[in-house]
Amino acid sequence: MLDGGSQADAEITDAGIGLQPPPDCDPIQVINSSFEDPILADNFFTFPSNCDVDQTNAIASSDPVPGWDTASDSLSGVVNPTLSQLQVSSGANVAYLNSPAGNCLSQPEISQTLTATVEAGYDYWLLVDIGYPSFFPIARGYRIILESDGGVIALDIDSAVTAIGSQATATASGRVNAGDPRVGEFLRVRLSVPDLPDPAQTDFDNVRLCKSAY
Ligand SMILES: [Ca+2]
Ligand SMILES: [Ca+2]
Repeated sequence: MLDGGSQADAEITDAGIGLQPPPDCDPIQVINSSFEDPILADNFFTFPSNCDVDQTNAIASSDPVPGWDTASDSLSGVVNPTLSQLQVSSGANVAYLNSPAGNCLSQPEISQTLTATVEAGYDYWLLVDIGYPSFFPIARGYRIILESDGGVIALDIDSAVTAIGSQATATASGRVNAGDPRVGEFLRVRLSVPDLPDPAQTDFDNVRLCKSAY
C-alpha cells in the first residue's frame, strides 16, 4: 500500500535516477545497510527456514536479513553473487527479493524501522543500488520507500535502469513541512518489488538515507 493520504502526498517526489542529495545531507543510520551481515562464501545465500529450498549453497535462517524485517512466507534473504551473476559495487553481498516459489508464495518485501523519527523542515533522501542477477532474463523492477506509520515520505519506482548483471543507483526524496502529522513517528525504509508472473529477482544494496534542512 502506497497511499500516504492527504496533504503529505503533495510533497512526494518520484525523484528517479540522476538527482543527488546536497553535500551537507546528514546521514541517518540504517543497520546492515550493505547486507554484509552475515558473511557468506561466494554463491551462498540465506533464506527463511520454513521455505522449501533445497540447494547445497542455501542457508536456512530464522533471520535471513539481519537488522531487517522479512516475511517467513516469502523468498528473500542475503546473497553473495558470483561475478557472472551480478557485479556488486559495495562489499560482497546484496539482499535479494525473489519471485514466489515452492511453498513461499507471498510477494517479498523487507523493511527496517529506524530509531530516527520524522522531523519537520527537512528534505529526506533515500538511495539504494538496484541490480538484476544474470540467471533470470528480465529486470523485475523495484520500489524503494521511506515512510512512517502515517504514510509515504519518499519513493522511487523503477526509475533506475541497469543492464542485467550490474547495478544502478535509485534515488527517492521527499519534504516534510511544519505541521505534517507524521512528525515524531519512526522512519521506516521499505524495499519491495512489483507483482510479476515471471520468475525474477531484484537485488538491493548500499542503502543510504540522509536529511537536509531546507
Ligand atoms: Ca553489499
Ligand atoms: Ca561474490
